[in-house]
Amino acid sequence: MRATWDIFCSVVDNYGDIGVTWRLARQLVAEHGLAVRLWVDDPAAFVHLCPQADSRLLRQQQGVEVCAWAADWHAVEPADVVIEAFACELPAVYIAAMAGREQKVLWLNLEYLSAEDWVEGCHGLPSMQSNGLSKFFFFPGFTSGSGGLLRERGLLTQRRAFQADEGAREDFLRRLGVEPVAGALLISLFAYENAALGRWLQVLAAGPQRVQLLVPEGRILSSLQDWLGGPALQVGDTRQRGQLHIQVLPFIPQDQYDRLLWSCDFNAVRGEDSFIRAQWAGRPLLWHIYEQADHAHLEKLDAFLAFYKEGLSADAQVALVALWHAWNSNGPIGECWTQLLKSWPEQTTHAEDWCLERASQADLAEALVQFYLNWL
Ligand code: TRH
Repeated sequence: MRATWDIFCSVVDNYGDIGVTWRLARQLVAEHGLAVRLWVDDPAAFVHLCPQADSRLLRQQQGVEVCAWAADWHAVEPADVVIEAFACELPAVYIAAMAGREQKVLWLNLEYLSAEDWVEGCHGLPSMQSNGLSKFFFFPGFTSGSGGLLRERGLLTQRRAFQADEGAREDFLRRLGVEPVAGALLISLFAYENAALGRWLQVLAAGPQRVQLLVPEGRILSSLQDWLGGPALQVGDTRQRGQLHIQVLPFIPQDQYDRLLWSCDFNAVRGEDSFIRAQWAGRPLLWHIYEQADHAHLEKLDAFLAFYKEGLSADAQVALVALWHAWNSNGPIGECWTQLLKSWPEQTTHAEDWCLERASQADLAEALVQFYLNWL
């Protein structure tokens, strides 16, 4: 009989929690033949990511049983493997049922992504709970001693075929309502509100090269609006300032968002899931990290940079680090962008090399399944 898995997702804010768990759930079904239920406490956030879904849920979506995790929990039989994503709190009745289940249950807490050194030491460690069950901490990460990164089978092959086919890229962009601007550097922009944006756009507008900036609807629009002025931006709007052509896109389904990242020469991304997807795109990127109390996120940012910049020349490293710091700490991003352009070919080759190296690691879904098999 195939193993059953329950994944619990509590949507804190934004789309990362549901973005990661939805992607993982689909992959466990599609590539490992598992029976997966995804419990989500904010159906509206799920429907935003998966517009064909019924907001009442409790339906199969791409083989995953997506269920509303309601405040008044109705008892269900726990699965063989239970994942609480990002330390969300499971219903007490469900935990009691796990403890009482005849066949033992593997209980995992899937943690947030970090490139910090301590991750390897903590990955896979158990923690004994008061009811006698052990809960294991599962850390995604960038090294072989971590739980790996979400990456679907065949993703890079698909991505490379798409990038090698100029017609496919143009068709995709046209279907999104984007008319490619001849000779322009294509940039996608997904970020939180960011006061540095105006300084970057100023330099892009005055720069030597045409730039086409595609902005999916989201929190960064308010910063864009501040810089542009004028009437409120709507999906489909286009604006031009000097060399800079801007277009607001709708929020698109995850697989289309991948294609957008693959289509662009440079991707500004945020959070966790879009950050990883931009790495699989094999193109230079800029990360707007999710802000945490006491600037803890800046340590996380530097831990990733220390790892990512390896292999770049000294000048290219300095330019990359300066740009990412400026974006995340309201610094002089315009100057930093101009500096980065000086090492552009190197940054481009490096992005692909980085992607290939990371892809030589087991992916997160595979690592989870292996962990379960070893535990049995
Ligand atoms: O939405 P986020 O900011 O999520 C964040 C992070 O996960 C952060 O670590 C967490 O602590 C916080 O939420 C609560 O960014 P992220 O992780 O990139 O998730 C966005 C998802 O939206 C991702 O799955 C990609 C998807 N997406 C689309 O499907 N279509 C789109 O058009 C865009 C722009 C994004």
